[in-house]
Amino acid sequence: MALKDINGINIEVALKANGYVIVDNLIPDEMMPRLKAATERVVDRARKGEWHHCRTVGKQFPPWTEEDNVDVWGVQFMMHPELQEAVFMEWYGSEPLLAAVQQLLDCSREQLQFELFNLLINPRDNDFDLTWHRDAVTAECPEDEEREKLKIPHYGTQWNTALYEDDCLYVVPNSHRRVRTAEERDITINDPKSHNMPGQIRVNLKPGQTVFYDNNILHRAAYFKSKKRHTLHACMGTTEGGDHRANNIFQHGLGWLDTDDFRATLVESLKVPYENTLAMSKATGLSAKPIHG
Ligand SMILES: O=C(O)CCC(=O)C(=O)O
Ligand SMILES: [Fe+2]
Repeated sequence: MALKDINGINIEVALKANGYVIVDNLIPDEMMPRLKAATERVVDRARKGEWHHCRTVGKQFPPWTEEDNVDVWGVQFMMHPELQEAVFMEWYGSEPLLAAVQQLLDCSREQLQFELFNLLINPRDNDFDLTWHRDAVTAECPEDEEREKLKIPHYGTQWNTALYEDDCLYVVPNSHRRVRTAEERDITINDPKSHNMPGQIRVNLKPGQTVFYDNNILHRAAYFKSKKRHTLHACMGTTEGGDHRANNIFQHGLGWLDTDDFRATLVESLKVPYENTLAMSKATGLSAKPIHG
């Protein structure tokens, strides 16, 4: 089925215009219970300190350090071979998802680039707010530089797919390609957890819904310990960008991708996208400097 008119909209036009778009049904029904069972195990391991690649409460951007028994708001590397949860790779390489991503990036399967797949979760002990931000432009970035940075194409897309109802994310529609207004700049620098960003909307995802968003849209998220969140958080790119995405992706530290253990887990549909990512890594290696430090 063409995705073009899902929800009565053309998804790539909506994403370009608004900086985000919500799409239904990118998780096949039979996969949903398996994904839920896998995230349950992964979250349990993360909270017990048995999986050290985690986003720790109190720190928003990478690098996160490996610590024991800390509260976490995200779990990294769903496709890491040591996690041994094959359903994540199966979903990341599944047809409806790849078709949507290809449509959004206007590229062929051969041009897709294998990237990140993490999990966003409710913290166990403490509520946690992410500040208003753009992923690839710091709050302090001067206006001229911000204008230039926002002109750079992404050659990729990222998304959140909710396994349970998720209303944690806030965005300012259509803020992804323009510099911040004076008021927005002031909030991002001086009151970054503001609940009153002009034009903000709360993104409400029902289970199984996906929001694709431009990672330079002004966004924040509110993490509540009391409300279960298991949301798949991933991205893919296209080879059209050359090594453009390298820093964004490899700042997460992906050395484990270039191992035989990992290659043994690859599903057929992701073999070419994976080779594309390795080729891109030749320029930088599989780790890079953090953007937000
Ligand atoms: O929690 C979310 O939905 C957004 C996460 C986010 O903004 C980020 O990881 O940069
Ligand atoms: Fe972000």
